[in-house]
Amino acid sequence: MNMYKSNPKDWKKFAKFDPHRYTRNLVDEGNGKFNLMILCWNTAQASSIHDHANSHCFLKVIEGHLNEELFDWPENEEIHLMEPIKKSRLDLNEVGYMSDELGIHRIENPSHTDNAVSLHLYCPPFDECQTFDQFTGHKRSAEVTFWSKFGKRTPFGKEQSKKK
Ligand code: CSS
Ligand code: FE2
Repeated sequence: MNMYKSNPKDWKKFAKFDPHRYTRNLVDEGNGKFNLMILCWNTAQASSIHDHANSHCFLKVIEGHLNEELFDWPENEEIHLMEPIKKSRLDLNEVGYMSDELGIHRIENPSHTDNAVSLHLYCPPFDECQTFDQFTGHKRSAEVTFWSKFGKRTPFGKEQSKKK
């Protein structure tokens, strides 16, 4: 991931944007061992605070830049505001790593003028994760789905594009 220098020609056909939320676009299923995907972030789009279902997450910014807010796992069920313990910025071609051991996080395209695109590798693959409400610390399970697979829009219905 580090060695790859982003060239939009390589990935444009997978990069599909949605006006309402960031999209997850499957590129390769790695024979069931990993999922490689391209995430497209319109201006000011952000994920919820989420975990990574015991998977290793490698991400590389291939267009624009992204911000990451890192949080500790909530310790109990008591209602509390979750404060980020670290904020960082990922620039074009930078690679980041995330896993449940490091905590949970939120990713955002902070730009109000430019889109961002990122390449994610999850090993092993997962189809469900937990999301967290920043204002209560409460968590819930969320199905993660793909806006497109191998360059084709995922049909609506069962596999509709939801995400964390
Ligand atoms: N984990 C999020 C993206 S931020 S790493 C997802 O897969 O949708
Ligand atoms: Fe993530």
